[in-house]
Amino acid sequence: MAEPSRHEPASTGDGAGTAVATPPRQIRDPDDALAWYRRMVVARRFEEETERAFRRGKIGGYLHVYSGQEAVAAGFLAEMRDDDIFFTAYRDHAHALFRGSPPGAVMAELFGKATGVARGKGGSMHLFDVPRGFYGGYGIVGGHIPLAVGAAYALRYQGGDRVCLCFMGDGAINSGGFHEAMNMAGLWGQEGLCPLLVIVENNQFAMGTPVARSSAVTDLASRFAAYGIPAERIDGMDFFTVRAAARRAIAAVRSSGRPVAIEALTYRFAGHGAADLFQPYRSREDVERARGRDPILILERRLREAGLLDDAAVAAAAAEAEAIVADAVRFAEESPAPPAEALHTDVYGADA
Ligand SMILES: Cc1ncc(C[n+]2csc(CCOP(=O)(O)OP(=O)(O)O)c2C)c(N)n1
Repeated sequence: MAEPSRHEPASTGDGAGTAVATPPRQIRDPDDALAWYRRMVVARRFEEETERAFRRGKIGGYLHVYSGQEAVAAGFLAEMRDDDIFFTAYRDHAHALFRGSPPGAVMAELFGKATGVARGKGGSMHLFDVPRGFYGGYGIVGGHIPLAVGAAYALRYQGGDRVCLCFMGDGAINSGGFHEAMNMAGLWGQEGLCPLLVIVENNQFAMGTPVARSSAVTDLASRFAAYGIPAERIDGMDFFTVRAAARRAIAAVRSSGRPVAIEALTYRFAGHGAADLFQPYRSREDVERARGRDPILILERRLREAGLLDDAAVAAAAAEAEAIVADAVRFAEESPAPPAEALHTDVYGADA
């Protein structure tokens, strides 16, 4: 298993070498950095609450939480333009929150309520917020990757310089759709017609299978070379590192219309999903070690060092998160279930 703190060189599609960014010493925009810290604290608190709500029987279907990976989605979404779009898999709550979906509407979706971001029909794995450029939330591993490539092509076909981001897990990289889609992306990119940024969130596991047991080549960034897509591997636990890589990559994709990939090394602190109680595939010590590089604590330390955060501000952020999540739960609890007639809307073949 790759240690999140160890960054071996990753080859790039064009053989141009590796970039493991070091965090900038100066914090360019203190207010913005603080806002992202608070958002990450909200996302962590939100996930803790969803686990509790699942055990209380409030959330049907299944539940996968994002705790430990916050710096990845935060860093990339921070650099997206409002008119850009993105796709991700089923571990999607934080992505929605970071993109600005109201926490109440996200929680209501998990609770299966009509006020949810997908009107209560998607649940935890299928969050959507198209007006905000969030094109889902997919439960089929790798299923969204071809869709994201097609969407990127459509953006350029329609004109303009919008880009599409596609988040995916380390497990998804072994799905057939990944390889077919990356080949198309590489080809369309040669004509400047595929403004796609692929983000592999390498949290070390696909359910209970570590990367080394599912991928013959564990340097996942290197696998994009087969499709002529430049790629790099970064530390996904450091918000500033992620953000700097995101800025560079999004600018390159936007100006060239060619795909770029980034493998962000991260770690999932919780079980794979709500039923993964015993986690026999890893030890408590492994998890504790990884928690030593908690992305929220890393960012907190950086902000403290820069004199932007103190104990009182940390406590205030925690209290604010507590209140936001409590409001979200209340909103979800009090919202109505979808009406019975809604069974026949938003579906194919309703008249059949
Ligand atoms: C096509 C398909 N095969 C199998 C599954 C069962 N499954 C659900 S999650 C998962 C692991 C995916 O791992 P990864 O892509 O690394 O994402 P992570 O859970 O680590 O975020 C699998 C195999 C599925 N949902 N879809």
